[in-house]
Amino acid sequence: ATPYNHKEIEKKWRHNWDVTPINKDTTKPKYYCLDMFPYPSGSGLHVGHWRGYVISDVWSRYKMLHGYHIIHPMGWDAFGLPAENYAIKMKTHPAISTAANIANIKRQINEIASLYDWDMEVNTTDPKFYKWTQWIFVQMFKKGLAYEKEMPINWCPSCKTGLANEEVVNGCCERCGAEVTKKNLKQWMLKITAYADRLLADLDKLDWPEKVKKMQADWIGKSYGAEVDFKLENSDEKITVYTTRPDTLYGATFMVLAPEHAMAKALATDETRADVEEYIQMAANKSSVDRLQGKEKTGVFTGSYAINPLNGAKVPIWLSDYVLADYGTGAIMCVPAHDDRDFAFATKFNIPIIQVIAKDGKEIENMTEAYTEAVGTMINSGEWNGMESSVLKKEAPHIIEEKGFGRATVNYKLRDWVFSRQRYWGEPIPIVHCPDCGAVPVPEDQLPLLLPDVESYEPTGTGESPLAAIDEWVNTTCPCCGKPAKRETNTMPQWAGSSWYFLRYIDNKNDKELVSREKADKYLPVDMYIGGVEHAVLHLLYSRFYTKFLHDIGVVDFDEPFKKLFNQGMITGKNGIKMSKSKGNVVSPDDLVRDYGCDSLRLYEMFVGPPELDSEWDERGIDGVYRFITRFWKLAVDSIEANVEPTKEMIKLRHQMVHTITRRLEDFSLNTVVSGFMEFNNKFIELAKKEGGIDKETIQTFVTLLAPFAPHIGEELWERLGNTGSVFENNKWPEADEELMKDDEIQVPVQINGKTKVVISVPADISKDDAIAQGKEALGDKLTGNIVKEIYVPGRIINIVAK
Ligand code: ANZ
Ligand code: ZN
Repeated sequence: ATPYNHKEIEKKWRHNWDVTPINKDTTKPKYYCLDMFPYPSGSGLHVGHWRGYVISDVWSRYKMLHGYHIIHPMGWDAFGLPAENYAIKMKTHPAISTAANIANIKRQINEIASLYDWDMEVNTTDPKFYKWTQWIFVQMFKKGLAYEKEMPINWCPSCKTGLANEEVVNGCCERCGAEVTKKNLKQWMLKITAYADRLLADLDKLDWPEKVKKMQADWIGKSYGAEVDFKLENSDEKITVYTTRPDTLYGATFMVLAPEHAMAKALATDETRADVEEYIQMAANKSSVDRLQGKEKTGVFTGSYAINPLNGAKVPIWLSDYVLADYGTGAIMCVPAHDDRDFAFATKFNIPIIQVIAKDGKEIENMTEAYTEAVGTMINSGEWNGMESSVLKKEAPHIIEEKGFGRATVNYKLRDWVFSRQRYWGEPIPIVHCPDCGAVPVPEDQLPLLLPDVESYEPTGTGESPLAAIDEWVNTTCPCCGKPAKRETNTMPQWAGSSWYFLRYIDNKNDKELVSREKADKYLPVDMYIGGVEHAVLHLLYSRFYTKFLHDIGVVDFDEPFKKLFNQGMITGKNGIKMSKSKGNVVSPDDLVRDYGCDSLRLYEMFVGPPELDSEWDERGIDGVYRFITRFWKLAVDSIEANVEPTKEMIKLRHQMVHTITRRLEDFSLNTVVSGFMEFNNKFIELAKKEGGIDKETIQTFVTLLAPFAPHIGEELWERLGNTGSVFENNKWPEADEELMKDDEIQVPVQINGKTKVVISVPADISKDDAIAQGKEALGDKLTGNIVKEIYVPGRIINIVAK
């Protein structure tokens, strides 16, 4: 038989697919399988990038075998810093380096033999694409969802640009890791908070990993509580605090304001003024890392007191940076007995601690830590004594409301999205600033507003983008009144294009609409989205927000973009180290494709480990996969030649294989699918030795199951089995018949010392251990004495020798 020759086979099928493309029948029901599109970086793809693309291609081809027309597009998320930094260094326009990178990565991606339909390609930096990114911004502006605000924003001193909250990870820039500082800037903001409730509630609709849904829910951070007004002592002014634990109001022994709180300075007395001002200054200079992670609590007493509205107690007012200015009201009532941070603060500054919840009815003598659960009986709480804390927690906001010193409130951690970047390589924000008319959007028929060429791409660091230096671009006329006006010079964040690109693929040449409603209804939304977990909050939250907005203005009729989500783990180098050029541990797929073939590399990418987990790349592992492929190939071509009749055993194994492989695929356990192929291959090879080959139908079934993983071999053997066309279009995913899967049962007598006691029914191919175990179980009490020998004559007799 012809030996396996990956070069020949792969070349042949690449050519055939070019000449007669598959997956073109748009009358079939659609299935949209989307990859998170790549940033076209200069270093190309390594085997880690392949993983996600292979997963999505296996899944697409699997769905194709179920009769779907697969929407499987690819494109480029090409605005952003790496291209811009390269431009600064090399003085090449980012568009030029980006185009070169795209060409290279596209070549590499084609090596994967994915079903990508390049007619659908999009590139976020193409004016024909970003016209619509700008158009969406204008629509948001018209609906009041894009607005300008001057405020202290997160500023990355190294990237020299403002950042959204989502881009700050533990106080550091998500991209470069530098400590983020604050800078007061006038910013464009997107009112994502208007969608907070829907973004939270609709998580229920999604077939996404629970982990990701929880991360989004936590980020949105909805909490129920109360605002409580505390009057100042000797004054009519009041300070409002936000609390999720109004049940603990009797235990509030002090109050803390964020140093940025509007009243912070005014609360100082003559004695405290110097210290208060110094503290405010110090807090302003601290980076957010220090503020968040500084273990030691710091603070200053203002000298003023507030009155607890419930019991009239006098509580000292402090300033401390553990209270955030932009959450709740920027002021809190402090209950050291039941909150960890308050406990640490009170202990440090010798403030009284009053316990108001007793876990088992008893007051603790000397508290050594806060009791933070809302479980137990209220004590030291006046008329609330004896109530259950969890019940009171829910009722207190309403009691407070009735008493007139506060109200029930809902709070969100989610903040509006800071949408301006002071960098060059991004979509210009399509706004003109007119002295008379204010901010006016660029008229829609003038979009796209092209990104002009600049001489220097260097960020200025002053809070202005390099565009501000181009006078002839900046100076324009007001679209409203025609008077001289100036263009907005900030650009959009990198997330702008990726928040909606998946809608554009299916109608990427439409210059009248972002996407036609007809195509949107036919092809959208995305059925399966595959990509890394690092986007759990940022990109996935922004895309959901954009989709809801586009739904609300009638562009699409669904309000969640991605029905199902799968996050693949990373492929790492030795010892779990991330693959990167700088670590010198990058494995390039190019050589592996040459030596082993695309099919083997695809199989190994799936075999390397559970797809949702990080897995270490082991160069030798691909040998094992290659060996499997060559052995299966030989089995298949020999069997086709031998053309034997199916035996019962072949049919049984065939159905068991279909059952096993299908179940594992549906569970997305792609690594065990590949090990399943190997196991069944071994069984069939054994059987073929006995029977002179395996019947064609069984071989064809195996070929069909294997085809999504190894499409070239799939097509080649499908053809050698005497079929025409593509296996993906002309065959169906096989179904397992439960009846035929069953092992044959045989009747075996069970003996004690050679005398038959019972007859049991066992699978024909039962192992010795299982046969003896079942035999002994059937004997039960009949078996006495010490067992000296256990005998199983396969298929004939189980004999236990006992004395
Ligand atoms: C009194 C209290 C007693 C609190 C107690 C907790 C436990 P979430 O769930 O995150 O919304 N808080 C309110 N505003 C804050 C701010 N700007 N900076 C820092 N902390 C703030 O938590 C709300 C709780 O966090 C509020 O409830 C408040 O402390 C604090 F036994 O009020 B609590
Ligand atoms: Zn004007």
